[in-house]
Amino acid sequence: MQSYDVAKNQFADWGVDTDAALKALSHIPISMHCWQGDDVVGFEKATGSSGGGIQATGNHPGRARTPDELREDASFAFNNIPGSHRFNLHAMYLDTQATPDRDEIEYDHFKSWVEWAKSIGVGLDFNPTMFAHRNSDDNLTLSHPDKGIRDFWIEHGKRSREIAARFGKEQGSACITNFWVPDGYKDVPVDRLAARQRLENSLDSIFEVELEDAHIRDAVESKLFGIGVEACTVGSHEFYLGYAIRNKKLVCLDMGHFHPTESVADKLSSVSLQLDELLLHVSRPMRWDSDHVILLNDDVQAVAQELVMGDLLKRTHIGLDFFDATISRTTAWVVGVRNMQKALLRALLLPKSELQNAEANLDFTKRLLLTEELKDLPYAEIWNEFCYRHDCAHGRSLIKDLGAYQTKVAVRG
Ligand code: RNT
Ligand code: ZN
Repeated sequence: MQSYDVAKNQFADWGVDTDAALKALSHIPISMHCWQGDDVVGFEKATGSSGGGIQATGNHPGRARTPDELREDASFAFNNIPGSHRFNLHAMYLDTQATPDRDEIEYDHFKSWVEWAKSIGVGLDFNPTMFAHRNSDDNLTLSHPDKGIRDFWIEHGKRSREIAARFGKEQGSACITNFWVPDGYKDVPVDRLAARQRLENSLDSIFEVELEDAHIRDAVESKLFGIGVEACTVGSHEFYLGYAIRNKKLVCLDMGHFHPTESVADKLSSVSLQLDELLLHVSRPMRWDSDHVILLNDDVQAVAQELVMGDLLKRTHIGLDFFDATISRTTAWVVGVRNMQKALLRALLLPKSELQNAEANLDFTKRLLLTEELKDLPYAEIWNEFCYRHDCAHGRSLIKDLGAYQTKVAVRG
């Protein structure tokens, strides 16, 4: 496109190769989370209870009610997202007529997902579901004082890993398997250590079986607090960072899981020095872990910039984690994934060494001038070219396509 050529020359003036940036971007998969499609409900026939403090709010028409509907919606979303990506399944999204409890799930219950994922060229990631179940009603799972309840969740964790490893084998790329538990206390506990020891022992049992790195990588996700667990979260950042370093696991950093003035972007470099690989849950907390759809805002931009500047892309798995039931769910997916890509593209279009040299030479004036002048470059033209090369709509035509799809699914009961 002509406007691309003009923009390309402008970036070239700054020593930036736009074609190289577009190529790099096309090799960055984003793991799109299944749970935005149905408000974190899942497809278990007999759900015990909801909970874990992560319920979606809103009642916009068109929620996917079956695995087929979710697949149809996700396929539509992927068609409107340039590049090849991944789909992040939770264990409660099984697809079977059987009614296994969480400690009875098997690969066969998820086989249809693998077939679908293969057919549209996406890889699958996986998560055990340790919330929204009668055995998590106390907001304690792997750290529950009752051994029977701990064992139930340990079995779920073990089975989840087996299923994930099979996904990885079938699809030829490691299935990133993320462990998040809701465990915590509403009011001030008197024995935090005991709870954390129980969590540690349960995790050790789950990870006892060695599985191939080529098939599965385990990640552990910390949290600061949640609704109903305001006083103490058993799986805190310190807990999991230490656990991951000692046990060679990935740490999952969720952007909504820290104090609002803390920056996940700032944590990436530090964590990367201690761990080989990282997992991100890119999210948008508003006053708390509210899981809003991610915007192309400073926080997301800062994360993307750290990944590019620190050369961390090849060892960071980018997953998204948000759920908004007040808007079109397919639009939420498409906008969220594309915003992550736009942030990465902007970071890839920075004159990296010039910026790094300015800083290394203590020329902070130049660094400031560069970062601010660069904001005026025509990023939109480069993004539009990316969409064009990947046969995806943008702008008004994207809005039209998303609207038409929403009208189609709005008739669902
Ligand atoms: C909860 C965690 C967790 C979940 C998903 C559904 O606070 O962020 O990642 O959102 O596993
Ligand atoms: Zn998360």
